[in-house]
Amino acid sequence: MRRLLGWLLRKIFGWLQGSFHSTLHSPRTAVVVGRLLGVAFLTCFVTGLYSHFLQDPLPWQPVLARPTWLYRLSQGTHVTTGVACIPLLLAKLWTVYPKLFSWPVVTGVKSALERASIALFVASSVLELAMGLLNVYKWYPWPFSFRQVHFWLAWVIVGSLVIHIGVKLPLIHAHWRASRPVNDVERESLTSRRGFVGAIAAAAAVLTVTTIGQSIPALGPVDLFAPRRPGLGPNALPVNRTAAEANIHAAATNPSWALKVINQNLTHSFTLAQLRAMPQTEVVLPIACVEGWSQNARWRGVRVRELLALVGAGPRQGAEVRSLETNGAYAGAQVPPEYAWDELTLIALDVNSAPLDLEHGYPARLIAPNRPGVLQTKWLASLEVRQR
Ligand SMILES: Nc1nc2c(c(=O)[nH]1)N[C@H]1C(S)=C(S)[C@@H](COP(=O)(O)O)O[C@H]1N2
Ligand SMILES: [Mo]
Repeated sequence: MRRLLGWLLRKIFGWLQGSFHSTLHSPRTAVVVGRLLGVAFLTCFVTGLYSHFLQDPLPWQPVLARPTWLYRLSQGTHVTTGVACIPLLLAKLWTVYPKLFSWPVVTGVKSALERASIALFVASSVLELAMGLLNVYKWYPWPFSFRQVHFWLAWVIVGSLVIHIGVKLPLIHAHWRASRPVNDVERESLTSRRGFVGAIAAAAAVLTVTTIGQSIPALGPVDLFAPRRPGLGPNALPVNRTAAEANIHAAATNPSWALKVINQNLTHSFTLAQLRAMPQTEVVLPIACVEGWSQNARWRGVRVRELLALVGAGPRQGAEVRSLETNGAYAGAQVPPEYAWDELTLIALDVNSAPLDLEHGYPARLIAPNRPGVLQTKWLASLEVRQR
């Protein structure tokens, strides 16, 4: 029985392996596609770390409120390179696919390590890219925290990639530079390889151009895949979580609404009229959503630092904002001192020359420079000074 099973497996693997004789499965193609995938993945990884640690700073980590557009650029790049990784990963898998069926499955410690690292790499990358893509479409069908799982999976990918590259180093080295074709067969194989890599690069480019319109207004008209378009929505700005989803309609339109500004036992309440009577500042800052879309808007309101000073806080103290929304994941946010005392950080009352629409956080929301959209809290209830 075991011999029969062994014979059957050998036959099946042999057939799968032999089913592709094309030169596209050559090590040189694997190296060329692997390099592209490596660059896209590394860019995606670094920008992902930046986003993660902006949302969850380490205790000793400084956060930077400048340049105002850095997070917008970095997160746009993260989502764009992530999308480009999809055709590149598929191409890479297709290139090496016969290898997956080499027989015997393992020949020793080195090959066991190699195959295990590849299995781990393939499984974690497929999961990582699928999760990221669903997130771009604002779909979170899983019960766990997207960001934590996405973060740890990225490290699993990096780890398995380091092993994979280490094992393949001699091969990568040997095929890093194209060898000059010496006869017609080699010339022909070079042409088909270039065609293949060109087609993959074109697929990645088309996907990029048709998604990036969510971040670059000029490319809005060719934005086919991204779910949000610049300029569409109340106040000419897309909406992420709606007022209905957050269930804040009654609380936000209550005429007795007032912003509580709290420092220990001291609480000052500011009605909308009182906030409007204070000095108003106008800033142009983007909403840069972690899901990839971003857009600049002109915000007007009261500087957070002015309110903090009114309750006696000092410039090394951060703050915390809370929303009228009670149970969303983004119902509140930390405002580290670098943001809280920045002249561009506002309790915004207006956007694009009109009062905030209910969808954008009426009566008041936070807007701060160089910060993920998830931290730009809407429908504010309170601003509280952090005691160090
Ligand atoms: N209270 C509250 N504020 C919130 C959110 C939320 O879910 N609840 N979502 C955030 C996210 S993810 C983004 S991208 C921005 C989007 O702002 P906008 O809908 O005004 O464009 O709001 C942020 N503020
Ligand atoms: Mo967002």
